[in-house]
Amino acid sequence: MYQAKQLQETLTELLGKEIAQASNEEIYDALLSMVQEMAAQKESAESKKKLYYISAEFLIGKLLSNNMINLGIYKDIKEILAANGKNLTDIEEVEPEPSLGNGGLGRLAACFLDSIATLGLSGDGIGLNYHLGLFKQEFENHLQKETPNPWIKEKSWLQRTDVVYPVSFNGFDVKARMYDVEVTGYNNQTNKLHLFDIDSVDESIVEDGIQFNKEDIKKNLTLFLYPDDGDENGRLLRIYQQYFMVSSGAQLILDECVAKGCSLYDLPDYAVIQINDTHPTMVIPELIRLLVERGMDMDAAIDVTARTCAYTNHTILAEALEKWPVTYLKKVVPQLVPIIEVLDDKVRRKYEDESVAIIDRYDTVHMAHIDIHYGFSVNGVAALHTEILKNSELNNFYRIYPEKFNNKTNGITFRRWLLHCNPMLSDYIESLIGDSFKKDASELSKLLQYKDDDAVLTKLMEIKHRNKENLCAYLKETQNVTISPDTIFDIQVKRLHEYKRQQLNALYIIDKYLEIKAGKIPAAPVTAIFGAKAAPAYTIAKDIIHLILCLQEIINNDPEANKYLRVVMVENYNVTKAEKLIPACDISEQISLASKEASGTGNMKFMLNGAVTLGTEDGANVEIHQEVGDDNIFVFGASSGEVIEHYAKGDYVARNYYENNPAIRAAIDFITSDIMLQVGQKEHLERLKNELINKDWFMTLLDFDSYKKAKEQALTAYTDQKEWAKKALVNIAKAGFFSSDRTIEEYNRDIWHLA
Ligand code: 26V
Repeated sequence: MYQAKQLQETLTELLGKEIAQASNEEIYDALLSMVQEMAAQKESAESKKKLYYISAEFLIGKLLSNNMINLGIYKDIKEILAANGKNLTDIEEVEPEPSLGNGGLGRLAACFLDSIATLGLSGDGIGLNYHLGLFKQEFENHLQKETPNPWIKEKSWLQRTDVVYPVSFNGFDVKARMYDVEVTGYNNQTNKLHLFDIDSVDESIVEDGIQFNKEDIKKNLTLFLYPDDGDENGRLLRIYQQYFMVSSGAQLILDECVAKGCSLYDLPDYAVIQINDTHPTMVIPELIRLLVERGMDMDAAIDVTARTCAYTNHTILAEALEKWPVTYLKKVVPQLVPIIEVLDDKVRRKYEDESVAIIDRYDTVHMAHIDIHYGFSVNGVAALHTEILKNSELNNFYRIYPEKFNNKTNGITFRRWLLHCNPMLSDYIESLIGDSFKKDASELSKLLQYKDDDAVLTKLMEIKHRNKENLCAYLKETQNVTISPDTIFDIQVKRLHEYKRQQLNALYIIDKYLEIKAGKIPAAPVTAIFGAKAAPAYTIAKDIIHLILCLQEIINNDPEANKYLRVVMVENYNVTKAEKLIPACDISEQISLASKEASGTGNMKFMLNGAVTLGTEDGANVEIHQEVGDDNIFVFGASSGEVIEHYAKGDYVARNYYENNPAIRAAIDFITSDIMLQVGQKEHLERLKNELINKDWFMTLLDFDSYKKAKEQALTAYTDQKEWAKKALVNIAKAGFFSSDRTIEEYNRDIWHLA
């Protein structure tokens, strides 16, 4: 353990002046160097076999405090700073958040790296170093505007290495340089996140907003995560990015294995590659290509690769399952096309079923099909999701390879999502049950003994209130919105997508507003909080943001209503904001259309911080329900079975609900009412209204009545504070299962088999 005195000396030495005299920026830089040095001194776990987690996204969040917690120096540093008149929270503000992910998939990858290091497993991440990340969201005229999100400063967590690999595209070569970020485990060893980049990338080519020349690959390759794929050049750029990532990754993996004395035929004994969704799928043909280049024959190379790679599916949404035209692959990576053709040919010779082919009759390559045929494991990310994969979405594959399919219910790291983001709660839990829950999350169940302890329940509510006050102050400062901690905080934060149904929440808010205007006062005052980015080309998602921002303006400025109801849309929702929102939440909105949310992980973070879920039986909500029981969750809506049947029969007609349900009709008509049109833009609001009445692909209206009923029950339940506190306590106590340490232990036990 490090001594506080020693830490103070090191910090002062790095600063070259007294702490009290230094600026927050200087202190941040000094702490960064100090933590980097300490992390570098920690060993990496060594075992014969190593895991490589390849992912297009790693949504790692700010690293300073998290690393200090994991290195065991957080409290000492906080005290040293305080003694010198400095506040660690202010210093955290200096750190830019790396914007290397979009949503749950990327955050999951980051939680997994934390758990892999914490459990002492040998495993690194492989991804890309996007300079401008995912776009930054700003609100202008109640609309989302996208701007670049630069996060790399002169001093950052990235460490430039001398490792460079050649990557060949059609007609030109580039060099991939590796940058490393240390991944500190909690009281354990340190692993690495390897991020590849090219030296020639040029941020100055970005023009208006996030526009840039999509054809200038040497300059644009690692600028943005998910560049707009609305045109062919955008789609080609995504293929350039994906191949760049997997080719450098595969070369690194082979180098490391060879250095350990591996004969390439024994690769599966030395490496396992976890393919995070289909973005890294080209690692399969690329590895085959590299093995053949090093002298292996094709069949052996295919066999070795198939025993090394495992695939995780994160969505059943058809539009998110990647398919690339062969013509695109020929344009970017012609060297892979003959290999993919061989893979397809082998499948076609074995199975007549056209639906399992790799290249379909339109000459389109189905990336997931490569993973399933030429990987040894296929896993879903929550029990329900895996069942849907097996029984419907991927049933044709399940019948061929039942042994490959397995479930790994997602998890979250409790270091970031409890210890770091909610120190008051974490300290209080420790005072009740000791600190063993930090390494063994199942220990949280010991809290159940306090279920009827009034003093404990009161204290839990006090902590929640303090966190709500902190959030109020933060939102006042950052967005100049005024909300009261004495209202119920009802929060929905996640990517904006129709299947997640932010529009259902918005329709409820309109309904409530109309009720208040008609003199019906709600059971308790509510603040509805949203946070979400919409993909730049996703028109309806942007219209939904417009709707919410207009509602915010109208309702918050209406003195008749704002005593009972307020709306806040948090700008540029990201990990940092999540860390402030989640500890302050009373009701966790998890209202996706059943069958569509593969797992969700926000639901787990809210539960762990003592929020009660209002949700459908979807994704991991199902398992949360099982853990906490009927009394500690509010469940509503059609079941996944019913939803799947509606799709099969094509018998859901939104217009029937609009015409026959007066509350639904009034709420939808309100979208284009005069008061809305005074604030918002007709084009957006009318389009959204039409979509809801005439299409509503994700069946918003189907669940409106049951959502309203469940929400009213939750709001009424909240008025009995003691009973509510009990629900909160049970949620915290039962969250242990959702630790990513548990998830990673299962991956290792069933898939990776690291020593
Ligand atoms: C990604 C994108 C990115 C660009 C814009 C359009 C678009 C549409 C869909 C997707 C989904 C990619 C897969 C994904 O992020 N899945 C999420 O994975 C989480 C971790 O397993 C899981 O908790 C979420 O339920 C699932 O949606």
